Amino acid sequence: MAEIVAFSKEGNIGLIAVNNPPVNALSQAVRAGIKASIEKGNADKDVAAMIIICDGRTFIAGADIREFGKPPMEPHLPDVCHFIEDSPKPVIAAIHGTALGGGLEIPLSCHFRIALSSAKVGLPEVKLGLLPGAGGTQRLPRVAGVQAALEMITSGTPVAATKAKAMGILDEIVDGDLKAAALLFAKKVVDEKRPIRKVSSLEAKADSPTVFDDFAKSISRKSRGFIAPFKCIEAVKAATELPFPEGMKRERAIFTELQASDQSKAQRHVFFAEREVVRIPGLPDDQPTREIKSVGILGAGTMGGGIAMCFANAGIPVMLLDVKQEFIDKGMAVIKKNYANTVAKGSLKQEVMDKRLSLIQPTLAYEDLKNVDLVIEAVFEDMAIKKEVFTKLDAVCKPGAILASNTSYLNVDDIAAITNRPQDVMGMHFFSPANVMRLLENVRGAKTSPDVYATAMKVGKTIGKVPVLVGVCDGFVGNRMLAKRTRECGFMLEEGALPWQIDKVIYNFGFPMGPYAMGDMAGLDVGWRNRKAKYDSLTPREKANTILDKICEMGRFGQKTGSGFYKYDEKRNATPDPMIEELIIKHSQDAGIKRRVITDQEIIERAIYAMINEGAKILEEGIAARPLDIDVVWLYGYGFPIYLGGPMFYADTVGVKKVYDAILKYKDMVGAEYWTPSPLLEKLAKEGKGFYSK
Ligand code: 3H9
Repeated sequence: MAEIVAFSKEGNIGLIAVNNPPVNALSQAVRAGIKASIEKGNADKDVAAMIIICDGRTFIAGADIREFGKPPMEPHLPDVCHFIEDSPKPVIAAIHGTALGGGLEIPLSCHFRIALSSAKVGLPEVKLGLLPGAGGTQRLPRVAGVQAALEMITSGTPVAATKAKAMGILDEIVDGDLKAAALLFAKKVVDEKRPIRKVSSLEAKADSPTVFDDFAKSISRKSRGFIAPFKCIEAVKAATELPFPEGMKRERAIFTELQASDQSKAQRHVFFAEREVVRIPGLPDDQPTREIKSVGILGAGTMGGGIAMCFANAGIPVMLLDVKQEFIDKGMAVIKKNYANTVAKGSLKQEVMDKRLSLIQPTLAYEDLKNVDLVIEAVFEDMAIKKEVFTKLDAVCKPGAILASNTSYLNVDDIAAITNRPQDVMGMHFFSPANVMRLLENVRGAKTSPDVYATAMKVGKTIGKVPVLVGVCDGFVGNRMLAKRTRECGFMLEEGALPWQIDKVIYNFGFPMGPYAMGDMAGLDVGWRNRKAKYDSLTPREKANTILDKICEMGRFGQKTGSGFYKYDEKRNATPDPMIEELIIKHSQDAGIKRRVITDQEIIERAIYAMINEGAKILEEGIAARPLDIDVVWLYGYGFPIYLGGPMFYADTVGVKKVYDAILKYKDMVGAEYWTPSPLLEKLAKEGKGFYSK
């Protein structure tokens, strides 16, 4: 077996090669290996300089995130970095792939840095709720300037090699054989007797006294609710105010604080959940899948058009079918406009747009779908129409083609049953706007064959989505849980809350917007239609809660009609509407409900715990295989704050027992039919466990 860190010599150059697949993370063995190799090189009189280089697909991708939360093991990374920087013989980092986090902090401690032109470097710790904790916040501003360091560290976005060179992070960019180029570079350093350059001995200067406050203001919207970005600013500021060793101490203190924070724990959970979610329990990693080389999409409306764009963006040809030429023309015009907007913003080249558009072939004929490998139906949400469409698809599509429905709540098994190939039928539920939203709920029917849903998961990844596999039930995972939040918020309106109060609380919790602002944006008629369709299954209290009906009956469908729960100006800015307040108060009176003060805490508990309880039921029923599947649905489809890790992770953070006790309180207050704890939640609470700590 190859050594994790191997030391070898090429002439008078010592080569320190890291080989820790898959991404050369800085585990204890790697840290110790690098330190020992530097020692070796310095002790060897024949070695004049050293190169740190990596095997495999990338340079070091950072600290080993799996070690966080465990007792730290020596040597610590900041010490390894000092050790490198203090080496009396020059050390050169030779970078390929992505040098991230600790994987850039090591090069910043080296005396020289060269990279392949395809490489990228970055400090993405902020995305894990952390800051660079091995000198990144102290060295980067010294080498690249304060403003650039603030941008890189608070965004976590890596920069390409050319830009990194212009910023002063890299000394040289090369193409071809990195090792050969690094050896040549090292030889030059030795031959020219270039003096050792320690980044720590440079100075970090703030361009203006207000730079840090200004920067904090500039990211306040984007980073709302997150702690780490602002702590990063504090650490970079320390680099400009304190001598290097003091700055390092400050960085360490903040790193330790952040590492122990609930936010960082949540963000690390999200990192792994996003990767784990595509592994389907019960299926082997090498599960065979079907090849998807072309796709048919039914319905050129907002949803179908957005889905078509997802495939075209991934280079997969699409047949876009609708029943009338005018629908096709309208749909294609919207797609063109969407692409053109991206071109106008400078994020897409015209020729790429043209190529993508050319991949979308409009058609009116089902016959044109006969050769596609996958069809996704995005027609009107009506079972009769869906059945008609699937009957046609069953007749025309080739054997082995996957037939998927984009339904958001209809029964996929009923749709499958209309065909002669239920094993090839499933749900693929995209979220609007489909070309933007990352979530894809893949719905496995009772008869869907494993290679079919495994294919849908793979396709989801190919088109840049975060696919989650769920089972059949009303609303699947996301909308089923959302329905509980909506219902509970509706009850709170009757009991004393107002839409803007609930929206503010949910927004402050960390969602991009509250339920009423969201309803107004999506169109209240959508929810109203849904309510009417489900009316018979509603409880008497739900039936009697006619606030939405009353608002819609006035023609107030939300933003598109200029008013809904809120009223809107011509720029679609919302203001609370006294008329709605009156309407709600009158509704409570008519219903005989005495209004009372609803605290913000109650709003959070009733809105969020109602979802958690439903999530637990979803787990019990096996609709979602793991709590992480539910978390990913909410993080990527509904804007659940990343720093809380998703509803199930959040339940663990609050404490399942606390959630359970609150549920019992609301059971007494609101009624058992709404607030009976799920047996799973009850069991976890009684055993003092969490969804993730069984
Ligand atoms: C840090 O450096 C702190 C320091 O400042 C201070 C310390 C004192 N650790 O993403 P992929 C796993 S914080 C452990 O699918 P790709 C990943 O879970 C760190 N494991 O591949 C997956 O495992 P599995 C700052 C890691 O090609 C496998 O590797 N660095 C780590 O799409 C493949 O990953 C970062 O935040 C890690 N650091 O993308 C970088 N990284 O196969 C995080 C990955 O079991 N990493 N794994 O599911 C990335 O952004 C991407 O993984 C990368 C490759 C771009 C490197």
